[in-house]
Amino acid sequence: LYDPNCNGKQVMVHLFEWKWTDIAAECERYLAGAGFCGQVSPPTEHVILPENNYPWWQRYQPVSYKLFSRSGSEADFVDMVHRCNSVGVRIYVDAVVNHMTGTGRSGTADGGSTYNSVGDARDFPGVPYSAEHFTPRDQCPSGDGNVNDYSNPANVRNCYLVSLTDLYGKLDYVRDAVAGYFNHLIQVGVAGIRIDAAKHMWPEDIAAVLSRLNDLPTDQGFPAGSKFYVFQEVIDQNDGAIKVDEYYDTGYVTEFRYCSKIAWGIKDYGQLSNLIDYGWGMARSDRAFIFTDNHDNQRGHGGGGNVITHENPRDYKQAVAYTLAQDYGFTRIMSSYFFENSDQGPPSNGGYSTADVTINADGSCGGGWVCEHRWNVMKKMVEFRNLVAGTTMSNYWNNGNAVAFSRGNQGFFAMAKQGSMSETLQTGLPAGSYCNIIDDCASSIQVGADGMAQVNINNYEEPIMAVCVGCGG
Ligand code: AAO
Repeated sequence: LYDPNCNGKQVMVHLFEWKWTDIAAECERYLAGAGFCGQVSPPTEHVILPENNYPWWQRYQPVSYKLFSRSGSEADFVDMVHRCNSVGVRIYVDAVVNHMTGTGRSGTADGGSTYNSVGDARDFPGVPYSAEHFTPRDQCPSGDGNVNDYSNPANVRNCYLVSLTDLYGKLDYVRDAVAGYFNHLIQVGVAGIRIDAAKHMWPEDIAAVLSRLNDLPTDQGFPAGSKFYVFQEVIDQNDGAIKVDEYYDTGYVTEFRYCSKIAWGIKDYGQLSNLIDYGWGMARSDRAFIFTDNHDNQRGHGGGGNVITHENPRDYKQAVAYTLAQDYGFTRIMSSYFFENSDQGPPSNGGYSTADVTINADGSCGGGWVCEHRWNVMKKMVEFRNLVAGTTMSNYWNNGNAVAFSRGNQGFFAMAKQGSMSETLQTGLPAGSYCNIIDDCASSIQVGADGMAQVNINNYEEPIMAVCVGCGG
């Protein structure tokens, strides 16, 4: 439940809207060597909305648990999971099980299942679900049946989130159906899930589903007795009744306060000193699932807010570097596509068909894909985070313009907001010469017997020093 099953690796990348064939290739050509595991978009059959120009959020309106989506067929999905597993890259699925489609929708999904949620109909024969499997109207205290009062747990969890037909998680039938879907993923070799909209599900209903799950399959390389890794999307900004703590027994929780905190910290380095504020309710480190931005808040969905994204590359590199360098939580990196409006789907071949991710000669991506996870700083800092795993931050230093700390006696990190710094600092490292992995060893530090070193940074675009025992040249 709490072990990402990622073979000790400490970071996952969210390959938002990538096709299964591209992810399989990316596992083999990049993710395995760079030390990532990967989250993928919802694999289940979903509505298709030409009237909205095939938005990315189609996939958050499931029609059945058949594995047939805009990213590809079930055969493509299984091939991806197997190929990724065989090079040590574990896959996590974005699981949408709080609800099915929005109300008022009907049609046939891409895997062939029909759906009808018009009027009182709640027909999803592909599962199958029908009207009695959805939360009864009298359980929802809101006037129009939709979630509209975050101070009331019954409103948040029994009403319809943006008019999405809410599954009645109390029923054994629903718990069995959801567990059946998860056990299918497990059997294929998926290592874990993000539970979408977990805030809108009762924790006891999630626990009841998880109690029905099998161990991960040894034929996909998991040690016997391995459990499905679970992280739950609970947006807690201290502005409602639902707290992340309620979900600790069922897995990790998304820590959205971290997105705001790291953005403030990059704007004003002094703020980095109290980045993790338990007094403010932030989740304990061994339950916190953190990221600088996600697929919602990078485009103003889910409340949006002041987050730093790839659109400001210099700040974004600093935000991700710091996130990976410090020791709080389990980390995820975003891998995005460029967009002009917040509903826009992924790069396409026209209409519904998602375009291939193209890889340029210099290792960056083309065709409208951003591929933050392939940026130099991100790649190097993932290497750093994996190498210093298990150590804590110490020798913390911050003068408001530059910041530095060590990770046990394994690593040392420094970052300068204006692009340069020159300071004599305690590194916590054994005496010796260490080179900066960020600039491919163009710069280095000499650590004395007392652990002190002269730390110089002169690099405006990537003002970061990361050294570690056993990395670099
Ligand atoms: C689409 C259409 C809708 C239509 C619906 C059904 O846009 O108009 O009614 O179809 O036909 C995604 C899209 C939705 C889309 C949906 C289904 O974002 O636009 O709806 O697919 O296709 C809440 C939930 C959270 C949710 C988030 C979007 O708690 O679970 O809304 N995120 C997940 C996914 C997301 C997906 C869904 C759930 C649905 O990641 O991609 O939706 O499967 C507050 C609350 C939060 C709440 C936000 C937004 O937070 O605390 O719980 O999130 O508001 O309503 C400040 C604010 C604070 C705000 C916070 C957010 O602090 O003060 O109010 O920022 O960080």
